[in-house]
Amino acid sequence: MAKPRILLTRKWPKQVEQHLAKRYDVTGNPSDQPMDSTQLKAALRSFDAVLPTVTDKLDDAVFDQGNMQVKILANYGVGFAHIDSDAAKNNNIVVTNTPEILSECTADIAMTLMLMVARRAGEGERQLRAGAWQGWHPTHMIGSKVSGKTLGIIGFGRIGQEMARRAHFGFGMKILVQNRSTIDPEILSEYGATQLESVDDFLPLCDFVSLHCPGGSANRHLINRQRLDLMKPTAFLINTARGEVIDDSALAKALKQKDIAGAGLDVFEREPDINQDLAGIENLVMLPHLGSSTAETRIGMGLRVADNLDAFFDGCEPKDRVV
Ligand code: 8YV
Repeated sequence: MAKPRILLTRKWPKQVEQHLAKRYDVTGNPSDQPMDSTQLKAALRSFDAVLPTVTDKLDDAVFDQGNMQVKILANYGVGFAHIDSDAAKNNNIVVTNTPEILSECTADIAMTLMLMVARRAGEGERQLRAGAWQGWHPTHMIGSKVSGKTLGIIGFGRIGQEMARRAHFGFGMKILVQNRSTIDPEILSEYGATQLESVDDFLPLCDFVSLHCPGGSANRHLINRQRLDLMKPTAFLINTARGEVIDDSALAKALKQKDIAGAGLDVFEREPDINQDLAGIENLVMLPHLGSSTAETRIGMGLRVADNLDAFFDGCEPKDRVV
């Protein structure tokens, strides 16, 4: 029987591409440029499986065509808000993602941002590299203590829980949780965490707020001007979830006016384009979407996609089916 034809929309770790080639007729993307909607439409017409990433905007218009060959979109990543789930479902296309495997590394990046912004590590490094450091003195670049403070986590899924584990056991932080559904009290007690009903009641209590909820229209601008106003002026906002969860123009204003103390961002609404309102703000640390970017995790994510594909083409239910 002919091997199923699969398309990798970006370059993947070599080991994973080799692993996939054993069972599939693999087409890669050696240029590694993001695909536009014309290329994505053509891909849905000609491949049995398409393996997209966050840079592929699979919206309704891309699915709006006849003669689709594709049967599964095996996403490389846990977040899949870039895929129109209703359109996939209406076209009988299965969608899978890669949960669990990237939770630890994404939480590590959220911790990195939290520590960097609170301890002014970005500012300090810029000062030193610019040759502007004038030596130690008692009032030099004073930051905020992290240990023992209150961390509010919005979205208490696997990544949110890994963040809680690090913050609570590593830094003695008190954990508050905001989540759409009720979290099992046994899970909360594992991290000494307390769940609060509304975001508006929760924000004024936090010294740090870390976002771990899904992106997409449901959570677009969840953190807006009004919600930034509810945060303490000494508090910090961390985002490793999706850019659209924050209104970044409102955030830029809040940072400039010192309505909050600082922010750490790994994700952006129109990445890789950055809202120019954010440029030059000192109490802001920005990373280029590095959450899952370790060798172990990126290989693990690829092998997880392979497992999902194997199950699908064996006629079984893929473990990580989301649509
Ligand atoms: C991925 C992520 O690298 O998995 C996710 O949802 O945000 C990233 O860590 C990216 O989405 C790849 O598609």
